[in-house]
Amino acid sequence: MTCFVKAEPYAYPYNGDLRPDNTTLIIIDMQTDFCGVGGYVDKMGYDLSLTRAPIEPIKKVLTVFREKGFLIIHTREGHRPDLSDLPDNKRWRSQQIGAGIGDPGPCGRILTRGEKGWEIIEELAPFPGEVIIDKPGKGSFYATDLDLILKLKGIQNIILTGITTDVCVHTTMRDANDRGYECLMLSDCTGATDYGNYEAALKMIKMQGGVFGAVSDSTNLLNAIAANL
Ligand code: C5J
Repeated sequence: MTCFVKAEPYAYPYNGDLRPDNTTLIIIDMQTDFCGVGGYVDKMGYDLSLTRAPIEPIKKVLTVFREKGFLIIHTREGHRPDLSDLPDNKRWRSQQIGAGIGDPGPCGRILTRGEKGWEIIEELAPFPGEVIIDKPGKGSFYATDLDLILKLKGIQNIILTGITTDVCVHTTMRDANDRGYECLMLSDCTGATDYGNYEAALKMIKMQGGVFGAVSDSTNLLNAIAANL
């Protein structure tokens, strides 16, 4: 039996082979630092409503994906407490904008592993046994064991959610696409610090017949799953 999700620019996945044992839901960086009061994004002065918008739609998808037994993967961006994995230029740039990585803030040291701001928000907290990928960079593959885990679990399709659309989610999608994974971004399950960038990031995916994959939303995905799985 095939399962296609209504998406742009093509029905996803390209081959209709979407099953709990070949598909993962990846939830990127839903941490207080990116969407909570006093976190990194808040300290930089961005509008938190943009990065908080995907919380409820992700929750809906997560609930169904857990029920159906899909592989769930959470990621966290952050650095070791001794900052040995923090490039000097990344630290310098964050300081320029008033949110120095590793510096103390209202939620503990900014983007530092083990601190309150680095934790995944309560609404989307991982269940025991779900995969958590800790990454020092924007992409979820760089300096992590994500690809190994996906290969060992037989994953072909990656459904991308989380923040921010134009940075960590896009970097992960591009890299996943190069590695041969069939990718779907859910437009209501992602957000960026800049709305124009959010729109542009979604548009980029759809060019050239789906250069990085396809774009849909939580309603289309859940309808397809309810009808077929
Ligand atoms: C950023 C992210 N924007 N999760 N990280 O620094 O997109």
